Amino acid sequence: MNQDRPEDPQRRKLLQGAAKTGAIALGATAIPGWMMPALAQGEVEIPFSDVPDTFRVLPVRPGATHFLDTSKIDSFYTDNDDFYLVQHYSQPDIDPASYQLRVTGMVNRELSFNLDQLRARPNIQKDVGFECGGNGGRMFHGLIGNANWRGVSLRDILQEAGIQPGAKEIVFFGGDAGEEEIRGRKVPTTFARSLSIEDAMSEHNMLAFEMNGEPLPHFHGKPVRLLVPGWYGVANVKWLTQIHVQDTRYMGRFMGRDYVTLKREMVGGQERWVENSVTRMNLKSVITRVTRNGSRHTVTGFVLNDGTPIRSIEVKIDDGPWQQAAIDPASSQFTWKLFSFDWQGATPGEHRLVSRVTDINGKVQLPQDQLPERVSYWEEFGQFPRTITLGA
Ligand SMILES: Nc1nc2c(c(=O)[nH]1)N[C@H]1C(S)=C(S)[C@@H](COP(=O)(O)O)O[C@H]1N2
Ligand SMILES: [Mo]
Repeated sequence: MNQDRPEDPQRRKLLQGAAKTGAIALGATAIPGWMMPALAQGEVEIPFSDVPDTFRVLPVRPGATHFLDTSKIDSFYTDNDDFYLVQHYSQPDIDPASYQLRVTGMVNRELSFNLDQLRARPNIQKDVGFECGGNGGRMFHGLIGNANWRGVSLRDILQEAGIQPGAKEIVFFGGDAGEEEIRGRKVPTTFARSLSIEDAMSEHNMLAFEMNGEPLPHFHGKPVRLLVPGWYGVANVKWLTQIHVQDTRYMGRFMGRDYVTLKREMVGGQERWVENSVTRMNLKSVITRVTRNGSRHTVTGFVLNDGTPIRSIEVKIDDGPWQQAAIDPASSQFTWKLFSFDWQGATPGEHRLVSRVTDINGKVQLPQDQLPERVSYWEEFGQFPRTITLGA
């Protein structure tokens, strides 16, 4: 653990604030029964029997794409070094001293900020967790993390620039460099994603320059990244250098070709295969750990979604009933929500465990086979059963 981080004061504040933020709807089980998932004295982790012996989480190599060993999640904030890493092109080493962020296109005033100018604006601090749109069972849902971010409001900057009538989209360009072959021609490119004006103007969006109390680490987008709380990680453009306002749709690789799901859906009474750009996170929960302390068993996991308040998180053992789990009171609207379930009367032998989350609108996390048929691995959010074997 990094001792410099403001974790403890922050957590205490959150404990008091969680009820007010609307992260957890009234009625959801919160504080009673909650246990921090750090292993207590005498508590041992019971390995899942669904994790093959050949499955290994490699030690994190700086800069290399990696995922979190979800069975080791033991704190509300993910250490910066453990926080998963995904990037598709280079990892530019942008000098904070010469950094410039430009706001261009259909604005009344084109703007340019250096890092000091950005930092001098009113700062906002938020807890936000997210997962890669490609996260899934293959890596036991480890493309995930939760952190405290400091930055400035995107909306304020857009308002200062003044969006012109007729503008439709805002494109966020990274300073990384890549090459794409498009229609037989190799062209230089950078990572970029777009948002509609309405989505971009959400009060929650921020340009972040700190992660867990430290300057944004190089591999997480130093010096500045976009954060769109409630959206899949792909929206959070790292090494952000340009914000461009335009009246056409941005069709680059990460909007138009990649991070595009193909699902079989009913469209106005007609069955169709629908392609969608990955946007807001779907409602999802995953069991990540089972522990034993004496005769007591505890099941823990996480919930993620688009920020809609959660009504309940439940765990089912074998063919038993759905039973309420407790949600970490540190949770707030756009964080992951860790949950803990006290498993009574566990018997020796093999067991199947599964969790499901319900939001305040009554939307329930469904088993994978009840979701629309989906091609490609983007957006894996069905129920995720786990198996373990308990000794006598
Ligand atoms: N400039 C840039 N930003 C990027 C990416 C990238 O390749 N280049 N990858 C995106 C994807 S797909 C994800 S899941 C998140 C991962 O953020 P992290 O590496 O900080 O966890 O960054 C997003 N932002
Ligand atoms: Mo991603």
